[in-house]
Amino acid sequence: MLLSLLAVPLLMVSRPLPRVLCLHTGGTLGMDAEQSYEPDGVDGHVHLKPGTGGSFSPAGALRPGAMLNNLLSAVPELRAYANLRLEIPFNLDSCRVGPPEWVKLAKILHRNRDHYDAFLIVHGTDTMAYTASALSLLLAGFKKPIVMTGSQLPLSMPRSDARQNLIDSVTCATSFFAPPHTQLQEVAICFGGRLMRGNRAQKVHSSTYRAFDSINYPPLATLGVDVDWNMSYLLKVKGVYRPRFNLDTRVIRVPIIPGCDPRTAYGDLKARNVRGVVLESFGVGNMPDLPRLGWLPWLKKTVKQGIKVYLSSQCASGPLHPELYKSGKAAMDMGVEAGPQMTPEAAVIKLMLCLAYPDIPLGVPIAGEL
Ligand code: ASN
Repeated sequence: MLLSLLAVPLLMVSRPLPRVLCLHTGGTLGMDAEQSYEPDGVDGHVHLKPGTGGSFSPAGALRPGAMLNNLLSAVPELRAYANLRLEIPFNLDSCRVGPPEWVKLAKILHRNRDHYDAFLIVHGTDTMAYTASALSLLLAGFKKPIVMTGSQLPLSMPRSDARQNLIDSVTCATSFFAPPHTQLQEVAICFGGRLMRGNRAQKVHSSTYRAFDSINYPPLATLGVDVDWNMSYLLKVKGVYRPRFNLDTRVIRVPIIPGCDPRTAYGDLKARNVRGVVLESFGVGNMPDLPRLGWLPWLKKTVKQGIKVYLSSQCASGPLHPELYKSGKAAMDMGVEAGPQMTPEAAVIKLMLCLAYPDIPLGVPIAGEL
């Protein structure tokens, strides 16, 4: 009897909803469903308007209140998962998002780290993998869920994938607050029914709803009727949180192409103000070995100039073993660094970070990137 009397008030006490800060940064998800043509009509392609069904202010900036109302009226279920607050740091097609925006987002997340339980970032799909890699590395050790999503079609279109992606993302971001209380402590991309480590994911398809994949790392969760967590693959943060807000962006990717002589194609990189190269070799780390083919002499000169070269592979998965080949071994002997495979997106940003903070080792993971 006593037990049942006690049980009643306990059942009536509902736990407060997790606090989630949603950062809307632009991309297709918030664009106008009404299609428009470029004013000059140069390319004749159909483009989507950068707005969201009437919430665009005359100044061209989205208003958080209106945008949040749009979001909550289109996806009212979100209220059941979290107390959402919305900020719009910028509203850009993600082709215009780069290092200044990554740092801006990192600073916002850092400032709000203690005030929210989880973070949701709405982002254009085209460069989402770059932003995810940047945030994971800039905010290594952040320890709270930062889930990024976007969509292939605007939220307001009938067949849009936005609604499901948003619900899936908030489900994952707030996973700790519902059984089995999964502790997500990393930057992840939630898209097309899968949650992937942000710095392992890549946009692999331009039009299907499964636009992202994580070729080298299993998905963190698969969202179907149930959410199936891949617990053993979640990042376990051990180190201290140490945010960093600088990147040296003087980095390029150089794919090795048979028949291309880098001395003519790329020449003197120092004179071109390059400080870091992600060299995309063949297979396990192979490259044209004959001096007349140009690659080894060019590499020698480049490394001598103090340019950091990170050897990666044109293969999307599998290990690197440059020492197995004469040319790969020669490159290593010159001072080229070869680490375990990173996605090209993660590799260039890790290099940007290591150039800005020379104490960070390129080949040692700081956020599960390799
Ligand atoms: N161009 C868009 C963007 O990346 C593509 C999208 O979001 N689906 O901003």
